[in-house]
Amino acid sequence: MGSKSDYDVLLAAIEILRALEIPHEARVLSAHRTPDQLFEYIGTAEGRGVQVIIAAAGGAAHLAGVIAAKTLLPVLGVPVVATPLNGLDSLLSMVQMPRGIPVATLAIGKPGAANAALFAAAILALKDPALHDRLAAWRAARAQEVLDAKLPE
Ligand code: RP5
Repeated sequence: MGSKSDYDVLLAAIEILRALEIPHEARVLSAHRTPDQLFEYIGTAEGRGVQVIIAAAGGAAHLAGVIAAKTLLPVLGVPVVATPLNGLDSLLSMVQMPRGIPVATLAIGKPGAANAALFAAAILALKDPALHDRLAAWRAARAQEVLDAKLPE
């Protein structure tokens, strides 16, 4: 995430990664405030076993694009509400990456963060049958919640 102020949104992703028992790390690194440390982190990520990066940021939100420019790992972008433009600025910044350097952009805010974690899980599950089963069980549980929903009399 680009700032500690993004953490509340990213928690929606972290909770799903925990529930699916996916090893993960959460870092605050900014493309404009800590560019050198960001490049250092990205440069060592693949070697440390990182397979997917979720990048969340608000405002101009160049974090995901900068990360994507420095790695071949899949980068999932989560736009965050941080300005009076209510996240539309971040969404357009991420989703409008010029051809050649992709950022797979999710919805604005917590729904996007949760879906980023689930999308990362789906990528990792391609080569992890146990995770595939946990992901299937997670989705079945959500379906059951809908079927069990009780409405007021
Ligand atoms: C972005 O600027 C961050 O991702 C955050 O969403 C936004 C505001 O950051 P703070 O001023 O709250 O640190 O870089």
